[in-house]
Amino acid sequence: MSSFVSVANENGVAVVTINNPPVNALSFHVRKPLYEALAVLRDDPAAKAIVIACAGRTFVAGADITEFGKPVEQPELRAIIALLETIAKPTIAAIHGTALGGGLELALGCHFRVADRGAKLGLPEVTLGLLPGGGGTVRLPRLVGAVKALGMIVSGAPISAGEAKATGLVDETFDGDLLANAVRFADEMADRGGPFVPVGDRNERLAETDLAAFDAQAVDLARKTRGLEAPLACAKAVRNAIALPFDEALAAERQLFAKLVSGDQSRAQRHLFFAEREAAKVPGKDLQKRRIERVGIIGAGTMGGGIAMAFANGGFPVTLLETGEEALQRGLAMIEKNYAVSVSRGSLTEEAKQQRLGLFKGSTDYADLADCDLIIEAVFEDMAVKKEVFGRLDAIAKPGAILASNTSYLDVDAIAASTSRPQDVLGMHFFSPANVMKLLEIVRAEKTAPDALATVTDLARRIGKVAVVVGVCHGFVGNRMLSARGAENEALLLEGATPAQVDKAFTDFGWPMGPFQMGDLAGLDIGWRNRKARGQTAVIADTLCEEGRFGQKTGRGWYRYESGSREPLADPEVEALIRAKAAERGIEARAIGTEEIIERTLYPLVNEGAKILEEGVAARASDIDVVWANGYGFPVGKGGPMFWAGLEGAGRIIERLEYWHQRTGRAIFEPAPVLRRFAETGRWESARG
Ligand code: 3H9
Repeated sequence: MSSFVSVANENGVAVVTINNPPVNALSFHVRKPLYEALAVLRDDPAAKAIVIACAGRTFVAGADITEFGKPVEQPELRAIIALLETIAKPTIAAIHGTALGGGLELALGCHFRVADRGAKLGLPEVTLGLLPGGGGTVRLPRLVGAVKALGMIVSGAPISAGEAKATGLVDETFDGDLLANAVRFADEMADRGGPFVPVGDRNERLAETDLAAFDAQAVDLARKTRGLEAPLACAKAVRNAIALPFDEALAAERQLFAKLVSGDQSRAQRHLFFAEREAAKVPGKDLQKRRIERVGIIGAGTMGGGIAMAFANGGFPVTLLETGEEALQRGLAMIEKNYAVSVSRGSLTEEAKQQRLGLFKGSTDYADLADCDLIIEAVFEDMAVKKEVFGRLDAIAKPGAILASNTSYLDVDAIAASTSRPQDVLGMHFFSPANVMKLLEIVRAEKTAPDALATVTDLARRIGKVAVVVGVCHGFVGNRMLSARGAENEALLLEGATPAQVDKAFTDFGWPMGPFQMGDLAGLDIGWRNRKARGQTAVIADTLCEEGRFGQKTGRGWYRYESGSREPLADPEVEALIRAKAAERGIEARAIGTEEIIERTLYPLVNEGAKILEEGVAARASDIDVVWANGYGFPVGKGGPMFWAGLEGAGRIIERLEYWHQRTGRAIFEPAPVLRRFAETGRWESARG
């Protein structure tokens, strides 16, 4: 017996327990003893049935992702499942926590699956750029039907034990002692007698497949994949399960898996998986956390309301503060409306809506924030206003309360200095809509106490955010790099590109939309107002705004929009404006290719990331990737800007940056020393690493 797999006999039922903390991944040191134990139990007359269960907080959460990309050590998961399917006595998976990926595939190798009522089951491989490679694409459709299986495999989203029971994935769900119930279930099955049919031999549900519906779903999917290979491979594999004999479909799945696992997209997505977890590791993470029970939010506008909802969704009571009763009621009404939309869409029950609304307390009096453990300010983006708010907070907040600013750009050190307790001050930069977007930049100011930082990092996770700690600088990591990415946008237009051409280069790269479409969606007046406040200009965008072209909301911006449509249409008026502005500057139009667009937008993005590392504003290159993948739509199949720099080749990036630097003299093109060192060593360095 091994310390990772143990076997016990409960009144003739063999219980095989996997114990590989924290998530019982199927590492080699688990697979080997598991295979050996099952091989013995298959022929052991003392065992009339076999239950596979897990110790700790969860059933097997998948293959061991750290083993991918290395030579596979035998026995593989597939061999374990093949062995399971040769066992004549009943085999039962007892599932608690999450049965994910290879974990669910292992369970599919059993005759029966029983689950704790709180368990979740899914095949999330697609989120790692993979498909289920342990027979999941071939066995799951045999239990739940091909259309349902395709939906689960392509979304990667787990389903509840209740839904799994309703669809036929799980045979029984239990409250209370799962293992005792599983053993009783196994006992009953053994008494009932066989033959017990392996999932691989159950073809009835497949025969019912409505192929037209299946193919329509697969076509719909292909339209949404934005260059990702895995979802298409998933659809192909499930189609094989319908069209090919079991063994052939299994072999085809294996080939598809092998191709994906060695490809760049899966490497990139696996990088992001670990990067997100790494980002949570901040100095002081093991310190005693401060108690956060009630959260105060100042400002009930779009941002403040969204932040308040994010906390209420996480179960926290929230005090929402506004300057006047009218603004407060408007904010609360907006929150109620947002929840009502979720109810009408079926993503929230009426009961849950009422429960969440019950967590809100509105106020117009700062004194009501005195019992809050964390207070987040989401007022107008102006230093004088922020300082005044923090001065008032300093007077009323309880000792040890964490005071956070939701600023997107401003100097958090200066904000902290307006209080007598800078150790309790930090930035929490949410992204709009704050109740939906996963990213949270936590801004560590010079004097922020480590335990305050650790508390907020921990809290972010509890409300479902992906948190990244960043340092103080104008725009922090995300918005600062966004400025570098957009610095050449207008120059590209003046020199001959069209907005549609630039946007297409972005969407071909895998972004959900390009910068001009994005501008029209967000509203061009926002950038205009910011530029005016900072004494900056943008020749074309400013003129568009002066003409009242604010984007989608006015039906005209960089593009024009038919009434009621969000489809951007090229506008000859905008093209004429661009050419006129170019002529005023004596710039002649020339052909601009996709490559040049990428070089002048995404290479400066990487270069700015390198400067951010050099200054220690980010502790790790992977933190920057997490920011860009979760907050700005950087294609996950490319792993974020800093990972992509490795794929693209740092040498090439430097060479082209130097070329553009020489040609334009612009600082965004001057290669950062950290980028040069990355080109030499293949490793990103940070001043804070
Ligand atoms: C697969 O199964 C392929 C097969 O189809 C084919 C095979 C042939 N491996 O997330 P947490 C680590 S692909 C290795 O913070 P939570 C994680 O890095 C796999 N390590 O916990 C972290 O380490 P650290 C399909 C793993 O409670 C620690 O465990 N399965 C794995 O918030 C805790 O993780 C998946 O994609 C792994 N599979 O969430 C599921 N999983 O402490 C991936 C976790 O050093 N896992 N670690 O930072 C998850 O979604 C979440 O971890 C889970 C728990 C929901 C299970």
